[in-house]
Amino acid sequence: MPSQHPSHILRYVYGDPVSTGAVVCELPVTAGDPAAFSVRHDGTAVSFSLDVEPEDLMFGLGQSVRGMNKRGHIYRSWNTDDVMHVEEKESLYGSYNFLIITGPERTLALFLDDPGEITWDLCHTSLEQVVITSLNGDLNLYVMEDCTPAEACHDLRLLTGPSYLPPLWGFGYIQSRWGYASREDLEKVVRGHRDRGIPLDGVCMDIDYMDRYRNFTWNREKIPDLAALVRDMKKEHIHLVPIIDAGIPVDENDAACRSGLENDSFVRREDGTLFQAAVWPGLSYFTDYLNTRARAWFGSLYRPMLEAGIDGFWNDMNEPSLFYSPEGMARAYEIADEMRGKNLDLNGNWRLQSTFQSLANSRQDYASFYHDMDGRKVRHDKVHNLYGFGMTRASMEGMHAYDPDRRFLLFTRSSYIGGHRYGGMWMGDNRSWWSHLKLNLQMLPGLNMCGFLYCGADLGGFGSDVTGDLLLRWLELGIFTPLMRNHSSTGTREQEIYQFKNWEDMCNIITCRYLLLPYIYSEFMKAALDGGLYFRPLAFDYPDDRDACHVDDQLMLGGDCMIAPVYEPNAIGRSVYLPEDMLLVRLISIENLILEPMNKGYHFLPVALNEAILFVKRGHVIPLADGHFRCTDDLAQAQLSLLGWLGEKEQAGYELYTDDGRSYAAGKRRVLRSDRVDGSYILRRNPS
Ligand code: MIG
Repeated sequence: MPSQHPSHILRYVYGDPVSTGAVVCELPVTAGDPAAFSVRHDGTAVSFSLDVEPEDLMFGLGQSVRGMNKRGHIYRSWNTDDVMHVEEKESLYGSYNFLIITGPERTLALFLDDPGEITWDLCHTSLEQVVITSLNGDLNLYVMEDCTPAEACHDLRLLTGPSYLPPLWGFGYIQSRWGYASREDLEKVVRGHRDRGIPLDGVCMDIDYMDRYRNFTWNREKIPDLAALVRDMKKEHIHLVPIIDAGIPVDENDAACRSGLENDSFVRREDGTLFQAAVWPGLSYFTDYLNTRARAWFGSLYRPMLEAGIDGFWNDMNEPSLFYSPEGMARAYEIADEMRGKNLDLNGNWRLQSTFQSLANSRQDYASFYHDMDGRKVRHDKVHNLYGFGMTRASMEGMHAYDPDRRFLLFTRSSYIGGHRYGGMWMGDNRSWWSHLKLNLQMLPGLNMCGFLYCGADLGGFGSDVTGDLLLRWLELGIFTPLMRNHSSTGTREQEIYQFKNWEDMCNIITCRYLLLPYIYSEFMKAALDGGLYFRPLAFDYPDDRDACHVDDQLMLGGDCMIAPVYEPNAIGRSVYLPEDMLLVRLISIENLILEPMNKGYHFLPVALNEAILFVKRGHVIPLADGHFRCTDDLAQAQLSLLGWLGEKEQAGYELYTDDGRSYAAGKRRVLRSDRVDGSYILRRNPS
């Protein structure tokens, strides 16, 4: 990324903020308050309010519910493990405190480097007013003005550092399920794909691979030799991706627990005793990821698995998710004992139930332990939203301590701006609902704006039973997302594509991902290296086109394309708005691409169930890989074609980025030129 200085940003400081690690370049402090806002202090809280125009759009906030335009709801930065991603939710797993307000009159963006609770009242209470409130009032506020939305994102990247670079294989198709436990389970999944010619690059291992859900262990009966398993999988060009959770079991027979105690790496209560809460292995300690030494310790725990050949991980439960604390449980039993044998009316019954339901992720627990932020003692709830970021950082720093030159795969559930330097993220426990296919699309651009380029949702949905049509439609979006992973919960219908009658259609769509990979990878890497965006709302590219600005279910992809997936059940197609002339590409299989030039404007487009659709801007060309692929390793030998729609005597070039896909060695950029063609679209083999 060019080492320019962010030119549109002013920094303001309120209270006594901790240093979060989000920012990589220190800006001078501007005195006073930002002119655009009226600032109010109320106890410790500080609010920033702003009147907005009816036409103003609001973008950003990373992963959150509702549309791309965030206007009309209250969001709350408070990292929460919540499996119900419904439209009233204020918080999900991560906090991404970057918001862009843009309209015909002006663009303004702000980043609150504040790891405590923040509310974002985006024209919820009052239709034309935004009120952003930091509850602690300790923050660095960065305000960007006189810039376009894309420039604001670029400046944010200069301020907070470049995005994480995954390895090329991380762009392949990955199969996952909560339930794969043994060598046999994993082999069955690989065979299921390879035998049918379904491309596959990775298989995720969920908590069941562990010995009693203990991090950095594996069940020796079910996986007798991890290194041998990894080796055998690599022969098949498959990477295994184990999960690592946040909690470490309270048990001195556990090696991680012992060494964590020796290294004094766990968070403590006010009185200095160790904080405990239950997660998967039962009562657990929690690493102080906000402490440099503890982070280094945690990172070192990855070594044995790295030595066994593992080169990718996912980090879960790092909001942190807490099932209950012993104190909370004791209080709950007291209440239950009080009520035992009584004739409970509705209120009593409700109280008893909620007593146990509210044990998880309780505010009281979050306020009962402390971090040692390299010498500064801070109560957890003041910096709650940093925990997942800290874990991701510890993990990637651990992998890089093992091999600084290798690009490892890592994605996390919880994060914070700054965490985008260390890993990607997945969107947590969605469901096999059509509305969540749309939500998947709508969550993507906000995450990109916050620097999280490598992201994706559980394709097919995590909870509930998927159907063959929903999974196929979902894959038709998934082929465009950098992380392309099919994941599902234990207890739901098996979701590997070969479990479905229409698996061949699904397979064809997945092979189209590999066909598109030269383009997808190149656009991703250019966005990561140049501080750009891989996905954008149309409003970023067509600010003067009012219709384009209000499109909330299509996305610009890279510099040349637009996507508009079908996300409704039983649909025979969908409405699409084209902000300019584009070439429609119907992706049915690698042998079967149907090309149709289309004019700017509104269209109802029939889209058969087995077709993914992509639009390439007129006058642009994109590279495709020719051939059949089992995995990303096969791409190295691929011949390229160029695809596009050029006007009479028009020429076009595509700047292709390539590198080894494995290390941080600089890649190459070269321009592929189309042949001169007369009219219509082209598909040209082997461009120079
Ligand atoms: O409490 O590891 O979001 O992807 O399969 C549930 C089991 C814990 C939540 C993750 C999900 C994962 C599941 N985990």
